[in-house]
This record gives sequence, structure tokens and C-alpha cells, in this order.
Amino acid sequence: MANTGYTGDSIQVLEGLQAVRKRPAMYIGDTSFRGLHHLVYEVVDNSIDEALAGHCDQIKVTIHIDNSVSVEDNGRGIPVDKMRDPKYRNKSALEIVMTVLHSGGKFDNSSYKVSGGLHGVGVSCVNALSKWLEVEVRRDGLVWFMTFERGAPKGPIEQKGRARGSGTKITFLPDSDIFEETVYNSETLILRLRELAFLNKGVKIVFEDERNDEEAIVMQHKGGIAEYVQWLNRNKEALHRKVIYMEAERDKTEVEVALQYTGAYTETTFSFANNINTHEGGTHLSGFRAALTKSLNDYAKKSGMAKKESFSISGDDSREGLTAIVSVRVSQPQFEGQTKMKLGNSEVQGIVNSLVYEGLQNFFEENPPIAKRIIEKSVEAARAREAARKARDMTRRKSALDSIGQAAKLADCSERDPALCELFIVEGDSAGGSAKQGRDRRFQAILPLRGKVLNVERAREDKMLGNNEIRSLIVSLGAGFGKDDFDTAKLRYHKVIIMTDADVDGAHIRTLLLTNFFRQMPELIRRGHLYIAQPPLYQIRKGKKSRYVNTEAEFEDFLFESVLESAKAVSGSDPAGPAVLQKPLLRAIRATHDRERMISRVHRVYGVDREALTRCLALPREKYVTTESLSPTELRELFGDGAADVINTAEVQTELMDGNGNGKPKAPAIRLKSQIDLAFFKSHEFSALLSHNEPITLAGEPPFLVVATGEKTEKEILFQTDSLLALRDFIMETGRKGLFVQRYKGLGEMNSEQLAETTMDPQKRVLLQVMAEDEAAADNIFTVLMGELVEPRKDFIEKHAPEVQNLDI
Ligand code: 0RA
Repeated sequence: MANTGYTGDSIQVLEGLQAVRKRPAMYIGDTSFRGLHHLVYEVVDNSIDEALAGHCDQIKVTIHIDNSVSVEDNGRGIPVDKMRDPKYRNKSALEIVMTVLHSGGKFDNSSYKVSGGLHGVGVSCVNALSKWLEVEVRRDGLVWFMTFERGAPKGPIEQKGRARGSGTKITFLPDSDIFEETVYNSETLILRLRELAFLNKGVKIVFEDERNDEEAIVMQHKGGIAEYVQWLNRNKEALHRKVIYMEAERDKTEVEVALQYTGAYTETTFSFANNINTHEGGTHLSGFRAALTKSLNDYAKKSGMAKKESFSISGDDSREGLTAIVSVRVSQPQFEGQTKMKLGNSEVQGIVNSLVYEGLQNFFEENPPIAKRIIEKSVEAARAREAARKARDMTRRKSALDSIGQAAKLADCSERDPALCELFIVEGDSAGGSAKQGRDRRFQAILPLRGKVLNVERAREDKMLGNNEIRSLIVSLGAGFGKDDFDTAKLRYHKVIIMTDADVDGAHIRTLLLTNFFRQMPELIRRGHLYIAQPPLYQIRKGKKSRYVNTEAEFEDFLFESVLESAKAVSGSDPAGPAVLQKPLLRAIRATHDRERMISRVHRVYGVDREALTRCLALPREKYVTTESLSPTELRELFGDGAADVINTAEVQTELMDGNGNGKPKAPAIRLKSQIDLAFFKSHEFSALLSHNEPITLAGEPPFLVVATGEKTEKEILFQTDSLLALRDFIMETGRKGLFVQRYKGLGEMNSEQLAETTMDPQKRVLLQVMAEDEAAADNIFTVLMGELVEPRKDFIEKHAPEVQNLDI
């Protein structure tokens, strides 16, 4: 479109965005999965700011079929008027917001901008990192559009049509030149959106994923973080029915706290500053904790529950079974710590402390029975902790003296730099034996576990430390134990790898270990030190060829290779022609697969069949951009006489109305076989298909031949087709002949060499890194699967049983 002269004008501004494109990681953290999702959060944060300022109560996030994303809100709309500052050369405010770094907040003085934390780099960054981005603004009864490509305006801002209400809709496609990963994960987005819906009570957040047929999800919580706590505790036994909730503001710091005690032994507290999850805590969290401990002790004394002078509840005791959310809003947040997820503002500590103390004292005065129950629980915790201290001292002494006793179990490595060391936790002595033989002694240590690991979800600390398996685990890792005492600086291995059998027992032991790590050493997981080994599930053999495989794709590769050993695929009709290489062939076949899926989706959603689609894709770009303004005659020219199927009803009707002048349509001159809604041309699906419209040529042009290469059968044509998909089917079918598949269940079924080769050798193995991206969900899963209550577990099993595919008991 009218690109001329426009981009030239914007060169200065675009230098800023070029910097973002050059070093994207500096602005959004990384360019993989996280960074990709970060783009959405960034745009949503702007809408949330608009909601916090009181101008917006609805936000809709949509993933489109091509992995572009729309974020739409009903706020005031980004201003579109011309800037007066000569620096901005008479450009619209919208253009400045989208193209100048950190300009978003400058137009407005609302006090709680999210900016300054991990987020808050501005929508201009998202623009810079998008292949294209479109903004639609509704304001003062008008609709405005502006489109960008890799940050640069594609044309001037345009006013098109009238609108009711106001708001902003930003749609963008992350640039695949920048991002290694370009496929959005809906669960990841929902997780953050749900968190935002809890943290910003009343705001309605709607999420829709157009890549599947599921309905939109509506997230709205009038009860805010009190509802959040209730939701977190949904599978736990609450000690008191009502969530304790308080909200107050002091010195421009807003504090919101919700808490509820349960019968569990663990603490689940999440803290937030300006909607950002402060995983490392900070001043707000320490203020809260101090106030909680003091409140309990003071109330115990005042009420006469504390009989002895020496009575005192420690911080840890006061938090056993606690579920809490602490959320603050600060106008100038300072984020510190290794991952910038720790709130540093010192003034916040005192504010939270005194507000929470006051709130809790009031609550206890009004609800003495609840106060009593909580204090009793804390006292019980204190008793158990004293017993644990004794057990822990013994473990310490033992670890200092008894290195020989440990060595009997732990086969340590010779390397001393923890960054290079790996610890394999292996189930059973026999697998432990193979692992010891197969390992690389320089940097791989093996810890075989004998019996079942203790379920820490149902045991207090004293019992845990009395458990042999857990003790040797703690001693081997060398970094201590307990949520707050674990010190990653002392960790002896930076890769801790759980290696269990691929059967039910193995899964159980893995779960017990994961429970233990998540509850007692969450830092190990947060810092990415925990892994799960992936022993192969199958060995496939054909003739002399054999391979270990885990995925469909690996299986497919094997079949292709095995077929292409005695045959070749040729593009063209000459059997003596050069072979198409396997890799490009596979790539082409997979691309064809993907495109087929997209085409059938377009058929389903827009009713556009393959033939019509091909015509649409073949249109010159100017034509479909302006389709709306084409006359019926022009449309007919484009799509042929019989192809009225492309004509939108609106256009057809214009023609018909013109026909007899009295406003009543006469009999249709063109029979509409089917219609393509003009919206299709503007859809992201169409755009996606266009951007993948290049013929898939890597594997050569059809026809394809499969030609034998054996001595006797040389050049015999085995198969001939014009379609890549048919070629795929033929190769798969042929490959399956004479195939032998063996399923592995136990590590013990492999000898030490096989184990090393498939599962331990860093060059060949596949490790899964354990991440608890959603700590709330992880907390719930461990509660349900490993906790006291039976009913939630039963429900879980009944709900998920149908998903189980391979069950070996
Ligand atoms: C600058 C100024 C104003 C609003 C916005 C930006 C704004 C930005 C975004 C981004 C997504 N949704 C948004 N909604 C609003 C204030 C405009 C005024 O004073 O009317």
C-alpha cells in the first residue's frame, strides 16, 4: 500500500526499535518460549493499567490460527490526535506510543504503571519484534487503524467508520526472524491471565484459542485474592471457613492480603508487587511474615492461651498449613535479586507490617475460636519442629563424620566443580549397578535408592529426617533442606537427574521424589537444576538396523531411512534422476501435512473450499486488500462468471438493488452457490496461508518416483505419484514391513552400555527439565495426588483415567 515517503520520515524513531530487534533479549528476557509469551503479557499489562486507572473492565485475548494474538480492551483507546511537540513532527500519539520506546506512560499520569519490573518495556517493543502489528482504536465515536511491519508504519493512521464505545485492539504476529519459538501455548497464557483476573478484582478477562474448537474462557473474580486463596485451597481441608482478607492504603502504597489455614504441613504463599509475581519475595513478604508471627504471639498472650513465660511461636510454626496471597501496588517499584523478582522498596516492609498486624488483631478479636484453632496448630507445629531439630542435628553430625557410610551408597564423581557435575538418582540396586558401570566417572555420580521414598506430603520434618532415603539424598546434594534453609550455593551437582523405570512403580517413585523436591527444595526446581531422564520407550529393528525411539517423528525417520536404504525418491519422471535427500523430503512432507490441516480449518470456519481458496491465494495483493471496494463486475472478472461464490452478499445486493431502482431486489442475476465472507480476506487464517503459500519445493517438483537401488532391482519403479502425501503413505507402509518393535519397561532390561548410550550420555540422551512454571497448579497437583484427602484424589483419577494410554501394571 501507500508506503512511499512514509517510512523515510520515521527513520529516527525506528533507530530505537532497531536496537530492540538487535538485542531482543535485553528487552524481553529471551527469544524462546518465555519471550514469545512475554509479548502478550506486555500488551495485556497496558490494558490492565487502563483498568487500574478505572477506565476499562474487559480484556479479551485471542490466539489466532497463525499464532498471531489479539488483545482487545474497552478502555479509553490510545489517543490518536497529532502530537504538538515538534520533536514528533506532527505524528499521531498512537504512532508515537507504538514506535518510541517507553513512550506509553508519558501521556498519562496514572499512578500504578506496571513499568519498571520485568514487564513494562512498552508496546513499542512488541511492535518492533512483530512481523506485523495492527492497532484498532475506538475513540470519540470513530474507528482508527494503523498497521506496522517490523515496527515501521505501513502507512499513515487511517480513520475508517464509526464506532460505539471506546477501546484498543492490538493484533500482532511475532517475527519468526527473531523468535526461535513461535507457537503459543494456551495453558501458559491462561495461567497468567487467571492470575491477573484474581489480582485485579472485577476485571473480566476472556481468552479464546481459535486454533481449536474449544469455547472461550471467562475469568472474572469479584472476590479478588480472597477468591484466589479459596481456589488454591480447593482440595485442602481448611481450618476455618472464611478467608481472612484485608485491604488498605498508606503513603500511596496499596496493600491487599488474603489468608487461610489448612491442615497441610506446607506453606503456600505467593507475593506480588504491581501484579508481578515476586518469586524471590522481598520487603512486602517479610513485612507480612513478621506481622503474622507477632499477631499470633501477642494474641496468645493477651487471650491467656500462652500460659508459660517462655511461650513463643516461631515464624516457621506460624506458617505451617498457611495459604496466603500478599499483593502490593507501589508507584516506584524496585525489583532486585538474581531474577529481578524480589521487591526492594524498604518503606514497604513497615507499611505492610503495621497494616497486617492491625488487620489480624481485629480479626482475632472478632473471631476468637478461629484464633484459637490457628494458635493450636502453630503450637503443634512447634513441638514437631523441636523433634525435627534433634533429628537434623544428627543428620548433620552424621554427614560430617560418616562420609564412608555415604560412599557405600553414593558413587561419587571425581570432578569437583558443581557446575559440571551430575547426580543420577536411580531406583533400585540393579539399575543402580548398570548406571554405575555405564556412567562417566569424571562427572557423573549415582545414588541408588532402595525402598520407596517417604511421602513428604503427609509427614512432618522430623519423620522426613528419620527416613534413610531422604537423608542420603540431602547429604548427597549437600545444600541443606527445608524451604528456607536450602542453599543452592552449596549444591554439589548442578544437574540432578531422576532416572526411574517406565512403569507404574517407576512413576510412583518419580512422583514421591518430585513431591520431596517441590516441597523441600523448590529452589532446585526454580533454578533449573532438576531433570528427568528419558530412557527409550521402544527399540525398533528391521534387518540389521536398530534404533531406540521415543516419538512418532523418530519412528517416522527410521521408517524413511530403512526404505531409502534400498530405494530412492526421485523428483521428475526420469528413474535415473538424482535422489531427493531424506531430510528435505521429510521436511516437505511435514510442511504439506501442516498446510493440509490449515486448509481444512479454513473450510470449517469460513466455508471456503480448496478450489476457492486457491483462487483467493492467487489474487494479486492489491486486489484482496481492496476487495471491499470492488464492484460486482470486477469481482466477476476476478473470479470468473460461474464463480459468484466469491462475491459477498453486500455487493451482490447492491447490484440487484440498482437493477430495478425501486429498492426491491429483483430475481438474482447471479446464483450464489456459496459465498466467501469478505472477512475471510482480512482474517489471520488467510494471512497465514499467504505467508506459507510458496510451493513446498525443497523436495523437488512432482511427479515423484520411488525407484529401487538394489543390484537386481536397480531402477525398477516401485511407486509413482503426484502427491507428497501419497508418497508419504507409500514409504510408511513399505517401511513397516518386517519391522520388529520392542517395548522397554525397566532400566534393568538394558545393559550398562545400552543405558549409557540411550539415557546417560550427554551427547545422545534426552533430558526433561523440571519446571514449575505454575507453582499454584503444582501445589494443587501434589496436594491432590499425595495429600491427606482421599476424595479429590478419587475425582482426579476418575477424570483423567480415560487419558491413560499405556498402562503396565
Ligand atoms: C496513553 C494514554 C491514554 C491511554 C493509553 C495510552 C492506553 C494505552 C493502551 C494500550 C492498550 N490499551 C490501552 N488503553 C489506553 C489516556 C488517554 C486519555 O487520556 O483519554
